[in-house]
Amino acid sequence: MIKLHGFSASNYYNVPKLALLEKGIAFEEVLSYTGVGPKYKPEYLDKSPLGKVPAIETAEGYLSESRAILDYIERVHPTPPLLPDSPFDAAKVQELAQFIELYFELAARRMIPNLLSGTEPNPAVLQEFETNISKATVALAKLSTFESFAYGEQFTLADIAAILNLPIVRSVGKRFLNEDPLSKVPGLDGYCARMEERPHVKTIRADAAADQAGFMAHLKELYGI
Ligand SMILES: N[C@@H](CCC(=O)N[C@@H](CS)C(=O)NCC(=O)O)C(=O)O
Repeated sequence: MIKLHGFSASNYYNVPKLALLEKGIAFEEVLSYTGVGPKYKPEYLDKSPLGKVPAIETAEGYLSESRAILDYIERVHPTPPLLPDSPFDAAKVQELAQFIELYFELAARRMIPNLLSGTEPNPAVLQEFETNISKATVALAKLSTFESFAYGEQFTLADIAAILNLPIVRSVGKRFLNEDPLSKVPGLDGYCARMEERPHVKTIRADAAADQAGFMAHLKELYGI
């Protein structure tokens, strides 16, 4: 059985977790927070060379990087598929998932420490976030209408990327810019509401909420935050 290492408050951890849940694959969760090194789980570096979450443990060995993990899961457990059959459509799904990760998640990620610690971000970082997100938001509407799913007529890896990452961008915007930078994306509000109703997305949210106190306690112990 696949072992999934990481913690439920992590959006990256939740990427393979949601894929496994949607596919109905049994897996075991093994708790590992970030910050591995001499003071915390040094052995985790054998699973994920930079100590990043998630990593999976398979019969053949360890694998890190959520994108590679998704690819492995899709090949080992092809049904139900999280990619369309058509090579072009499958690539469009990957395009959208990568777009969301690179131009939304990574832009917001720089301010997650501020969200967690209740501190103000560096003004230059905030300015860069605002500029980059407003460009990316216009472009996002060209890649998806968010009418039913993020791409096409089935739940795919693009939906996993969208529902696990875009809400974080909205939270960062609301907290530090006093506005939701994604409020003008047509269809997105209804889409997010529909995705939040999916049973496995609800599980992800409930598990993330249940893990929040443990994650914060870990940060306090390791970094004094
Ligand atoms: N590219 C990686 C990113 C994973 C990532 O950044 N995970 C965060 C937790 S949400 C982490 O491990 N942060 C600790 C660190 O970067 O040292 C992936 O797709 O798996």
